[in-house]
Amino acid sequence: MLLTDLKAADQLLSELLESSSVLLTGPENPDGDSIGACLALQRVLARHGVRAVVAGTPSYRYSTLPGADAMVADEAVTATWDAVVVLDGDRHRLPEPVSRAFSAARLRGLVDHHASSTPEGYDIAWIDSTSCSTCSMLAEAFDRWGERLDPQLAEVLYAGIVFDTGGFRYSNTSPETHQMVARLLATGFDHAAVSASILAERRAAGLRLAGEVFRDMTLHAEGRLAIGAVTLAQRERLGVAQGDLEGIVDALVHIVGVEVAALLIEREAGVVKYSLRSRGRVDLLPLAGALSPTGGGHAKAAGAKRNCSVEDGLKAALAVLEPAALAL
Ligand SMILES: [Mn+2]
Repeated sequence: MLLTDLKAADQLLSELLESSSVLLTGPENPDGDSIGACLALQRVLARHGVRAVVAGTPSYRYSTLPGADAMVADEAVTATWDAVVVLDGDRHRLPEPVSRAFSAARLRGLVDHHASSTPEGYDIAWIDSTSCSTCSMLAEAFDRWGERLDPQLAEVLYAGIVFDTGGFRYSNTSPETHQMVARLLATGFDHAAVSASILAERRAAGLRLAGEVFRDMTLHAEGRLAIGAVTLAQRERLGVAQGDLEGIVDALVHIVGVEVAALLIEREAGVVKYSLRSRGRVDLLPLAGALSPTGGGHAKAAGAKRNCSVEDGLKAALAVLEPAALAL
C-alpha cells in the first residue's frame, strides 16, 4: 500500500511539531473514522511534546475510546489556534465555532480519503482517495515515521478502520487492510468490545427509531431506490441521540433489489441532511452534488445538506435519485 502523497504527510507532521497550538477536528457530527483519526494524531503529537486539542462531542458509540473523554465540545472551541487540521471531512462541513477557528489559523491542514475532497483552501492537504479510511492513512504514516503502536493508539486507529469498512465487509477492504489490522490487534486491546460498540450496539430509542423508519420507508424506481426519513418531532418523541442514526441507511440499501438508498434527517427546522448509500452501480458523488453544492463523500457513501422542509427534501431526493436508479 502506497501513500499517494508522502510529501504532504511529512510536511504536515513537521509543521505540526513546530506549531504553538493545534486543534484537530472532524466535520459536524463526527463518525468513527474522524474521531479515531483525531485521537490517533493527538496521541502521536503528544509523544513529541505537542499538546493538541480534539474538537467535537463523541456519540455514545465512541465515548469509551481512549482520549474521547478529553474532547472539547464545538461550542467551547475558541477562535485562536496556530494550526487547525481537518480529519476525514472537508472544511465546508465544519461546525460554526470550529469553522471560525479554521479560517483564522496560520496553518490549515487536511487529512482525508474522501473522493470529493480537493486541496483548495488548505496550506497542506494530504488526500488519499485510495485509502479505506483516514485512520489507515495515519497508520501507514505512523509506521514510516517510526511511531510505535501501543494498545491505545491501536484502538483508536482500529475504531476508524472498522467503522469505514463496515467491519471489513465493504469493497474498500483490501489484503493490506487486514495486514494492518492484524498488527493493531497484536497490541492486545479489546477489539470485540470496540466493534460491538461501533457497529452493533444501539440504544433502545435508536432501535425504535429504526423500526419506524423501516415501517415508513418508500420504494421507487422499480424497487431499486429506497427512501426513509427521520423528522425532528420523531427524534424528540423517541429521545434519539446522534449515534442512533448510524447504520439505518445501510440497512435500507441492503433491501433485496435496492441499489440506492437515502435517509433524510431533519437536523433542525428547515435543515435536512441526506445520508446516501449505493451498492456500486450508481456513483453518488454527482448526485450528492446535485442535492447541494457542498454535498460529497465517496462513490458508495455520500451526504448532502439542504435548507428545506422534510417534504421538499423528499421531493428533491426523488427528483435527483430516481432517474439514476431507473437508468440502471
Ligand atoms: Mn472516513
